[in-house]
Amino acid sequence: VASKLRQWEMERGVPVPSIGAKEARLAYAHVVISVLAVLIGGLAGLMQTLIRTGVIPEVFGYYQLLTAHGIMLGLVFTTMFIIGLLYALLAKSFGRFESFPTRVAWLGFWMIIAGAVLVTIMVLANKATVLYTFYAPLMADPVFYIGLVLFVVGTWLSAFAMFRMYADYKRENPGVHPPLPAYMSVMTMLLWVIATLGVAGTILFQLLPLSLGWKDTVGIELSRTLFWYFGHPLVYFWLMPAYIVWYTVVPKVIGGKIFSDALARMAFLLFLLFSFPVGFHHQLTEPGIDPFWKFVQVILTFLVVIPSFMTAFSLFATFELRGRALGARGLFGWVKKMPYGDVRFLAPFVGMLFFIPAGAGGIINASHQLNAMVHNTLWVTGHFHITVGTAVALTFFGTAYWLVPVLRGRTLTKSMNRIGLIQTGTWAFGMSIMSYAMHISGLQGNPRRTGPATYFSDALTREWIPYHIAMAIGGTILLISVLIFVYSMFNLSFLAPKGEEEFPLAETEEAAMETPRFFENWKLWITVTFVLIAFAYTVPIWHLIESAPPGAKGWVLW
Ligand code: HAS
Ligand code: CU
Repeated sequence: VASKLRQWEMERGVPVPSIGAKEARLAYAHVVISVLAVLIGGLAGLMQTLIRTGVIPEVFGYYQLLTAHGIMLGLVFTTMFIIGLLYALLAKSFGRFESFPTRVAWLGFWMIIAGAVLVTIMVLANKATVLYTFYAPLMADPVFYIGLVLFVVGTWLSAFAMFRMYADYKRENPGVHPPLPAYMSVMTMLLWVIATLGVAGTILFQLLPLSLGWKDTVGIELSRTLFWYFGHPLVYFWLMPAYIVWYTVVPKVIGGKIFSDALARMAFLLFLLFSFPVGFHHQLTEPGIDPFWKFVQVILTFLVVIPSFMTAFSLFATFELRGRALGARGLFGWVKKMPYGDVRFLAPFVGMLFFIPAGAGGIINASHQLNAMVHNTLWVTGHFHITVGTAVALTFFGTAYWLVPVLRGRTLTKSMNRIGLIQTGTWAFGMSIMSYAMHISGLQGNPRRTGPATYFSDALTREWIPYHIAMAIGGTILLISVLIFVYSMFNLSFLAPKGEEEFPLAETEEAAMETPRFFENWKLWITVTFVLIAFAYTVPIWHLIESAPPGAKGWVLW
């Protein structure tokens, strides 16, 4: 079908993408789904804020919308955009291949779609109002879990297709380092595959059997632990593609170079090693886990911060070198020399700015004593709206403004660039208001995951009301930004002038050292990763099974 379609397009002079047509079509299909997910997820997000604030009546349940919002943005938008971007990066890095694993890749795509459709139907039908974390003992319809399984297995096929592209390249170019963006892409998918083993475990062995009625009870603490074994690396699965853009695309856009190839590879390797043995920092307030193991995982959490500091260092170096080349002086002279009028730069750059307080907030969350203060409050909601919701999302938006034209054989015009700048501004503005209100009222004890709160009238909680109004205003501005984004993507897909848009990938500075070969020793690093996982999880999971209280029956609370 794809080749017929291509022929039909060629006869009609449809523009040609600047990477291989097969690869471009595949990447584009993923990006389209991600844009749709932003639209639906954004709408659900706004409605839920308005309901919580009491501005509109409860047309959909608050928790139902919250589930839809989380799944559309945290699962479908992110995963689809990431897979699309990584396919494009791999195709660009490796050039066109006869052996491009088209079939597996498309099979993966359709399985993801099938899974996402089943999940969405169940959520809309109010049969799976279990929130994004689908925590036990909440129990959704079996079809919801089957949808999740299909989704995950589909992504495994995508990962497999990418690993094969990588292996083919290595075979054809022995002794050559695979290009940096390709190395980073493979690392990202490897992290995803290892992470999803945890969520596959709890779905297949606990939640699905429970909801099918094959089992009467579920071990709550074990299932949460398996979820967070997945849930933490998940946040790096979102972050790493943004970092790929920061490391390899942004330097090109500003006319500079990548500061260090070896440093970038090492940062990604450290993410693989340290992302897994840290899930307990989401369960610090839960009984049933020995404090010693919480302590161990908190220490490891502080290790996983290091690759982010390396990234910040590397970006400052890139900016400063470029600034100096343009005549800037001093430590921050570069600030005046950056191309703020280019959405390909501005959006990821604003994302970086947000990531400074976001990362600091993460370190606060991870500190055991401070976690007791912020856990289950809107502070945490504020935290993830500026990490994944801004640092990552804005980077993806800024990327889409050049990626979509590249994939469609069109160009990013001046006027679309300007609209992109406006969209970036509205997003940053809306998110500043919303996340500030979330952080502050969270510190005042305002709980997260809590529906329309009639207790707002109590004297104690009345002071939260202004913050809720601020959140509703911020959320409204964010939805406007979403609508601008969706329009932009439509324009760049179908209306923008034909031509060859640049695929911006930077070269590396003259290296002080050669990139070591051992970064590509996958057997070694996968082994070390599993050793670390075994170290951090074997004993506490044994405790959770050995001395578990009687399991809970499944609950349907909606
Ligand atoms: Fe987090 C909860 C700890 C990073 C996402 N996190 C969440 C949840 C989500 C999430 C979704 O320890 C909620 C889950 C739920 O539903 O319950 N997080 C951390 C730590 C980090 C961190 C230590 N989180 C992220 C990222 C996310 C994300 C990234 C998504 C993409 N998080 C936690 C903890 C919890 C948590 C606890 C549980 C809370 C609870 O109680 O429930 C670190 O990785 C952060 C390191 C980052 C930095 C910043 C480096 C700065 C850079 C920018 C450089 C800027 C430049 C521009 C160059 C140290 C790289 C400069 C320009 C100028 C002009 C100055
Ligand atoms: Cu985490």
